Amino acid sequence: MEVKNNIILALDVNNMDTGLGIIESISDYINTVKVGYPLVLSEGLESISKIKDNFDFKVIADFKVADIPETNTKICDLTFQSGADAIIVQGFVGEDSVKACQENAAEHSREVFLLTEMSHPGAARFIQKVSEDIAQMGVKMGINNYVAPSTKLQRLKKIREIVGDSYIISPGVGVQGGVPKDTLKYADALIIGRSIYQSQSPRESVKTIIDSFKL
Ligand code: OMP
Repeated sequence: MEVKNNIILALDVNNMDTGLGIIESISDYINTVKVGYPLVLSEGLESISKIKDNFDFKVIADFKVADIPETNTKICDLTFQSGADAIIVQGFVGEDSVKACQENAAEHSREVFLLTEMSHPGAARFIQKVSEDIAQMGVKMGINNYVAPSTKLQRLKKIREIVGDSYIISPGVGVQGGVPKDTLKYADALIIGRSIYQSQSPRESVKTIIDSFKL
């Protein structure tokens, strides 16, 4: 995935007009947005097609898909029909569930991002213990896209070692404590939400973040 300026906006707002306004204000800096439950549960799955209709943007659907294979297939199918370019899938549910998503994505010529480990403190108790296994499973399955945390650089580094040249997108930058420049030593792109959409000027915030790792 070609992510302009290595930044993916996490558009966790619950109003479509607000969301479209934020995208508009930064659309010369970035070209990829991540849409998840806050926006879709507020404004419907058509939030995705509205973004695609209005902007030349890639949309990653963050539904952290984590069900049995048959249900995962249905979730992916609806998501890709709505126009999403990629979907985020949980790995802890196992190979068959992830494979269902991988196969559906292939049918639609879209992509799967495998979530290996999460960025919040509570993730240390359960998912962190199996995250390397999840990454290894992804590599064995031929998955090329991963999500790994910017808040735990040593963990991100470990996931990078396992997935090699695959594409890693990394959440937790900004409000959760992750630092853009440090994160980009191991990740290909940053997922950033509140530091941009809660800012008085999303445009200035994006510019400042880009300067912090490009200057
Ligand atoms: P901010 O903390 O506001 O920058 O938002 C981070 C975004 O990344 C939110 O949309 C989270 O749901 C998402 N996220 C995490 O914060 N941590 C993770 O481990 C995984 C994700 C994700 O899958 O995107």
